[in-house]
Amino acid sequence: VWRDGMRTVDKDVQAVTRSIVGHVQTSLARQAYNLDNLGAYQAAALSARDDLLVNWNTTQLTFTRKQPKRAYYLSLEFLMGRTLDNALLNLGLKDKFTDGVQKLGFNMEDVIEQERDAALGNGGLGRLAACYLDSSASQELPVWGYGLRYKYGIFQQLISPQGEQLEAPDPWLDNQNPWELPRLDVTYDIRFYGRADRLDDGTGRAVWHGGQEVLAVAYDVMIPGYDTASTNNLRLWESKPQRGFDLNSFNAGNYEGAVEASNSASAITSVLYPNDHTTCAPNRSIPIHFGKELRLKQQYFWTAASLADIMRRFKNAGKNIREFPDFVAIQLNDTHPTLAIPELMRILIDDEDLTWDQAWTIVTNTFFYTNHTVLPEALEKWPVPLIENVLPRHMQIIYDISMNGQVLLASNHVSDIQLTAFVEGQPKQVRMAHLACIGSRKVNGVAELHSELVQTTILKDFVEFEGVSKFGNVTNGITPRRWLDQCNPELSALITKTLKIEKSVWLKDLTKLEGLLPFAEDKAFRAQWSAIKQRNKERLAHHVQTTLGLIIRTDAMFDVQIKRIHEYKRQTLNILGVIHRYFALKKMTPEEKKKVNRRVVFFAGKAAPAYYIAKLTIRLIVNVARVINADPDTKEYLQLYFLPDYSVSLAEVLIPASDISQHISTAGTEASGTSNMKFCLNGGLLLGTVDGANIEIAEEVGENNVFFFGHLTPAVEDLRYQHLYHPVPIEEKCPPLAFVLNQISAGVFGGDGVYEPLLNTIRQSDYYLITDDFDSYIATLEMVDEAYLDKEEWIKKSIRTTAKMGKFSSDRAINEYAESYWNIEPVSIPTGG
Ligand code: 26M
Repeated sequence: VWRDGMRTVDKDVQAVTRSIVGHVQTSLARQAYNLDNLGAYQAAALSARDDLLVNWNTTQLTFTRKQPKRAYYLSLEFLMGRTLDNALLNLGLKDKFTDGVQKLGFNMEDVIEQERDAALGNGGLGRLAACYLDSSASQELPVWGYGLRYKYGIFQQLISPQGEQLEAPDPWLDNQNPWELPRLDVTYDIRFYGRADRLDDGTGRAVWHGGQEVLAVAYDVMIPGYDTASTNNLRLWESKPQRGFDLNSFNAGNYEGAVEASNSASAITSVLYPNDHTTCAPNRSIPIHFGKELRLKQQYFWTAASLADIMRRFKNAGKNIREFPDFVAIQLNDTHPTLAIPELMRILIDDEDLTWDQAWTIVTNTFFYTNHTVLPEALEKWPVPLIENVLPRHMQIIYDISMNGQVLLASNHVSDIQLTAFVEGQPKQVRMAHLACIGSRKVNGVAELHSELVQTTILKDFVEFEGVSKFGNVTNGITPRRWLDQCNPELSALITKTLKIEKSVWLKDLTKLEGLLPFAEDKAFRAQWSAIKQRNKERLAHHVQTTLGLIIRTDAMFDVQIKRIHEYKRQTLNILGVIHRYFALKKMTPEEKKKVNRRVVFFAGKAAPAYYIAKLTIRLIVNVARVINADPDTKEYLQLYFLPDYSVSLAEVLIPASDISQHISTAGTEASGTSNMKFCLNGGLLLGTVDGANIEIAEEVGENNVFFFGHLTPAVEDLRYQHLYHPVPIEEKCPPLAFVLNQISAGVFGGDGVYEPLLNTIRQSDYYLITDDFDSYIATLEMVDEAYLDKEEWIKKSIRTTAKMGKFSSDRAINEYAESYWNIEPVSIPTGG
């Protein structure tokens, strides 16, 4: 019998049931005998929370006593998913709680499913932040997260009968949230608008006054480490009016005005922006400035509250302000928190009386900036007039930073100083990546190729100016607790049994998975391995049947592409490939069909609500599914599903069931990708382009265990140039693709011409190179079929893939940040409260 990890809280099953029943009666004011699953979940969660609190208190007390250097992870998104299962696993109490709820007449899986996802993020960037929090606590590193407590997370996706995406709000707090602790006493006043008057005392200081003041209130979320008492904090800010409503307007009889001011304060943290990789509608069908001011206010509200909080904690420790970077490291998750740079300058100059140079030294030793994309339309730019209005003092400081940079540049004989100016264009805009870069100690990308591209494209001139040593790479990682142990318990158990080491050992040192390699040659082991994959497929099929009422066959290859819908990710390439396969099947004789590899293709993902082409892609997938799944000629060999409302929880069911997953972005566009790592860790093989972290996965597992296709990054620019200046009609360039496009246009999948704008993106500029990669994509899909037919060989590949995924643990990634960037060390936390 293997222990379920060191128990950081000592409790027996009886104590667990007692605590749960206690919460049923006192916290929920209900009776244990007529409780439903939701009540059982709430009581179990409150009970687990009691245990977390003990460790959380000890951890924070230890930090206060020891005063280690701390790191703060500033992210507008934390895509946490569900908490109960993760909390119990990390506490080592899963078995006890499973028994405990069973004694009360409940099934643990059903109880766990009652929890709503905390979906405070769009995709990769937000989920990465969540994985990093798990790893920080597990590595006993003193790291806090700072974010916003959105009332509404990412929208819920519905699919209309026509196959259109519809968006509904995500009122995730409606059932109240047992995982947060309101800190109504931790508040800050945050100013907007008003005026900034420079003092004429030659110091460059200014006074910012007037405008609107909004209250930031802290909510703390406990982040338990795995197999340790170390429990970190995620602090989320809620915006509130300073007083219930504006008294001046109220007394003047202007009741509407009084309430309006209070509404505008609450509005700041009311909803997560559902864009990713785009700051406005890419087809410009909505005004560019639509909703921009609120987003800027979110960014400032959050960075100002977080910095004030960090500063207060630093000062309470009684240190000299010059020591700030010795005790504080701040990681900027993309450019969203870049206003922290001018904000810290403001605090140091206007409030702390430091000179510009003293302040700049502190700032540039405190911040670290991670870039998550090189797509031009995703690079944040803020119009100068907007910043001037909302944050007048910050605009002054940004101009000063820019000017100082220019002076430095000139003295460094940099060839073209215009390039590094970050206030540019007409109308003038601030390029936030440039500001983040110049204000940070280090800048990194999220996979080797991407970090290279950051240095050779968007920040090229800064490499020349500041030297290459400012730039680095930290390849992303994923937490193996959630993305193997929790989502694939059977595989986890088999691994533990096979490696003959405790689960807590390999889950904390994922390179131990290499011990599985010899077992790829063991036929009995392979049988167990593939039986687990089969049961995971059945679990997925069961989930789809209960949630959508669809019957899915499980005697087929499961082929999965799940991620935000975007042209650069090329879901279109995948669906065109499916259509191509469909017509190939229709042409086959019954004899030929017998040799065919059965496939079930899954898509899931949300489109930004204003991203017209992405929404058309969803519509096409849904309508192709309708035709294919109903066609008696083909439905036995090819099924297609678009699963609505993709989420962390849905990913946890889909990923363990996949035989092959697709990561097929145009080379050079996907910064890293992290779901690629999740699939491979669960023994799914990878079909992908030579892009992002795919490359490093192939390096680890061996090129013979992945399926690569498509043009490479250096060719992309040339090909785009060819499209523009030497276009070749698709009929000539790629006849099979032309056939597929024509079938769609002809209405085989309905739509009455609605797909034309989508098809035209391919027929016209084809910016993402569908026409260039289609042939090699189809050829590679055929290689996948062939490989799958050799079952034993396929399972060997699957085992070898899992075995070589150690590098992609977020523990490795977070340790790289801690050692090479933040210069922080683990703090061990005494067990037992
Ligand atoms: C911008 C403006 C307004 C509202 C939202 C945004 C915005 C939100 C999220 C822009 C970008 C956002 O995320 C980008 C992102 O998720 N990038 C992904 O980061 C992952 C983690 O590093 C990588 O694995 C992915 O390759 C990368 O696409």
